[in-house]
Amino acid sequence: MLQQEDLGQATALLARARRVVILTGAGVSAESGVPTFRDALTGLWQRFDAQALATPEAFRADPALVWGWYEWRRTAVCRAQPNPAHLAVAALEARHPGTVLITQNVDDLHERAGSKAPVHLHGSLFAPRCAECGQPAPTPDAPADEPENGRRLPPPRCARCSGLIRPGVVWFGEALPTDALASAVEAAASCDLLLAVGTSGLVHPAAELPHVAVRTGAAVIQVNPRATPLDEVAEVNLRGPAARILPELIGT
Ligand code: BV8
Ligand code: ZN
Repeated sequence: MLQQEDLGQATALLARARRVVILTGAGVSAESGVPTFRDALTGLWQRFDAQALATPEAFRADPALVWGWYEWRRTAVCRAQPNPAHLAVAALEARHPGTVLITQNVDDLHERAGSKAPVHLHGSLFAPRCAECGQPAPTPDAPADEPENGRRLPPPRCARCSGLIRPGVVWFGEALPTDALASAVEAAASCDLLLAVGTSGLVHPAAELPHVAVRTGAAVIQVNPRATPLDEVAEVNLRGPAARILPELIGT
């Protein structure tokens, strides 16, 4: 249960903050019904580990299985709605100009909630590109006949070089987009408050950002129903679901 004095302390930190950074992970989309990475995969993907499927090796070994997984996830995102946590983040950005939103998520729920320019550290489900020549590929409408348990789906071919189209996400073992990572580190190093919402704090280098913020004198507030490695750097730990806590904290 959320302690009132923690909420009071977090509210005071937010009121005093001049430069705010918000770092979100899959937990912020959980209450929109979008499964997080930690949630067990269901249906066709049940026997797979997300970390093994989200790799260039998996795509090379079985493009239809991996493309099918991403199309299943993209369809789930298209059918989902932003939840009060996404809306509270957008309200905070509007109220605190200069706030930087950094997300590890590959969904577009922050944008659909009104966030203008989230920094996508791990890419997006809505930016497919050619695996060979890098040419951006069109994002087809979510397939209406997507089966509940997903399916294998051969990826489309590039119009320019007929290479395989891949999801526009950062896979394990791949480098993060240089400009996104650079602006995220710069924002974390120059903020005075970092809000870490719904991230397990296990995936690097995104998980370093709260540590960068604390090293340069910022306070960290964490919003997560469970303990994470970020507990050790958080000045305030708000234990609970983001869709309930963020509106209370931000007053939306
Ligand atoms: C790289 C896109 C180098 C794909 C993703 C240093 C130390 C250790 C390991 C490494 C290291 N450096 C690199 C590594 C390897 C690896 C890594 O970090 N491995 C970990 C797992 C040990 N990192 C990489 O490979 C990265 N690349 O470093 O490259 C390099 C450099 C130069 C040249 C070549 C290579 C790339 C990492 C990016 C991987 N791609 N996503 C896709 O989505 O399919 S990561 C993916 O997993 C997500 O994007 C997300 O970031 C991550 C899952 O984390 P969360 O978002 O936190 O979600 P999760 O499900 O884990 O947790 C949900 C949380 O929400 C939980 O805490 C839960 O309690 C909470 N929650 C639940 N409900 C709610 C809630 N919170 C609030 N409200 C609720 N209602
Ligand atoms: Zn191509």
